[in-house]
Amino acid sequence: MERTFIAIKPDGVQRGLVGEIIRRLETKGFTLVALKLLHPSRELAEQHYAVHKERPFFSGLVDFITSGPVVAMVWQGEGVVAASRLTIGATNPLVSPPGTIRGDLGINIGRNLIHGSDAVETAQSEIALWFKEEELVSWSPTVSPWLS
Ligand code: 3AN
Repeated sequence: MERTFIAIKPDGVQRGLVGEIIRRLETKGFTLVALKLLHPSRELAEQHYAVHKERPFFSGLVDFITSGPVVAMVWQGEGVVAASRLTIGATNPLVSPPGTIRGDLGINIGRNLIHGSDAVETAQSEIALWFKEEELVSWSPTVSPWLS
């Protein structure tokens, strides 16, 4: 079953939006298989955003993601990588449509609340970066026939 890495960034935690964001993913029908609150190290943040290391916003991005606690999660479900990106919305919250997490809850591109892996392969490497294998819980909801 497909899995993705999703993180609620420090702005989402500071603003008390953890429950709201998890609710949206949960009610969509995805299954939470790992979750932890952590204050990311600079090394972890730089590895996570390594693809952006030449971009002008890189050091500000690393400063921001290491500025406070983050909720790191793994979600599972059919097509979860692409579908959760639709639920999350566009990178810039100002142009992210209403109904999306960023469109409903954010304004600033540098404070866009949430990260979601952009491809299945990226998801696998991000899950391995943030979680140990034993932190992932294999389970299926027993009341899911309506969603399959
Ligand atoms: P997404 O998270 O929507 O996949 P990416 O991967 O293009 O977006 O960018 C990673 C993160 O870098 C974004 N979530 C955002 O926090 C930050 N970012 C992207 N573009 C900018 C920008 N122009 N200015 C500041 N931060 C940016």
